[in-house]
Amino acid sequence: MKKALITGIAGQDGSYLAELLLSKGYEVHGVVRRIAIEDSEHKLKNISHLLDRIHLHVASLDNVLSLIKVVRTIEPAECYHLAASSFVSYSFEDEISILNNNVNNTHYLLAALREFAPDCRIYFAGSSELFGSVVAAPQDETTPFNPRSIYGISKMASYHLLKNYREQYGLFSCAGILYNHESPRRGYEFVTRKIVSSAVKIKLGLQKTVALGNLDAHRDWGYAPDYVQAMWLMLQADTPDDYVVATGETHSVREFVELVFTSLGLDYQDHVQVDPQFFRPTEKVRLCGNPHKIESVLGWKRTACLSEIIAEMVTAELALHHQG
Ligand code: GDR
Repeated sequence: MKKALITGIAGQDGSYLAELLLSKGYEVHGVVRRIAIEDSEHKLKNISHLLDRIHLHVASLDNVLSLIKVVRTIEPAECYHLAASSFVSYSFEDEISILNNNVNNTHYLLAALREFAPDCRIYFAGSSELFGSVVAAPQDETTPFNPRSIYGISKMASYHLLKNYREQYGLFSCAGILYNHESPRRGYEFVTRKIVSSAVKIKLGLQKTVALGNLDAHRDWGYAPDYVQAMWLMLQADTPDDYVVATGETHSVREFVELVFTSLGLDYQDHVQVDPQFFRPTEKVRLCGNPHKIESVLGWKRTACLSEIIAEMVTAELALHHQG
């Protein structure tokens, strides 16, 4: 039985990835913080249905000794490094901890794997934020990195650490340059979940308005379960490489809002307010990725389009309210 280690297993992607790997017969291990065990109702809610089938290890990614212990105990064949402070907006407010955590955690994990599980294949969650203020769209693997947020800078430094470990030490390590990917398990701070949860509350008469930032920002939104499939495919390839994972389509936040509100029989213009506090500095780019390489080399294919993702998110949000 192949063993896989997932950091960030309780997040949106970690939970879908754990499901995928279990369905393929893997022994699945995850690293979580002590606080997640203590507050499991909230912090482990995405994986509550998997708890009797996965192995959780309490460790802190900023403590290299605790990471070494986990790596030596498991000796994973594959490691998916998804854990990171991932909300881009916070990175404008909390530069030092986001930069330190994201870069150091990646470094410690790579160092532990190199020393104690050198044959382990490693996936690293890169991001379209690596591209930052590019002018051309769509972006692909040849587009130069030019991050415009501390989060993006932390991902770029981590990416170069990964590449360095691949080139210097021969580790089988891959980076997925993932564009936004959504699902009913998306955190409430991200714009898609914020829009869906607010629109549902408005529909149910629980609130009247929602305040958003830049409605003209463009994103390439995909379906999270498709993106974890891409992660797995990267580690099954003959050689390690980096891949853009995206849909090739871009939509504005306004279009997303309109689709959600219309699906609930509402007119968004009656309910959406624009609040400058949610605007971000330097956001002029149309983020749109070209998935040609992963489609042609690894045979990856997305299964859901934006309207299907929205329909699933809205249905799940309504169900949460009906459950109580
Ligand atoms: P993003 O996701 O920063 O692209 O990063 P987010 O959903 O936060 O923002 C998407 C776009 O919506 C605009 N926006 C708002 N965003 C939020 N959160 N709240 C608002 O009220 C609002 N109004 C408008 C934003 O300006 C932005 O343009 C996500 C994360 O998952 C990263 O970790 C990941 O690396 C990238 O996607 C790919």
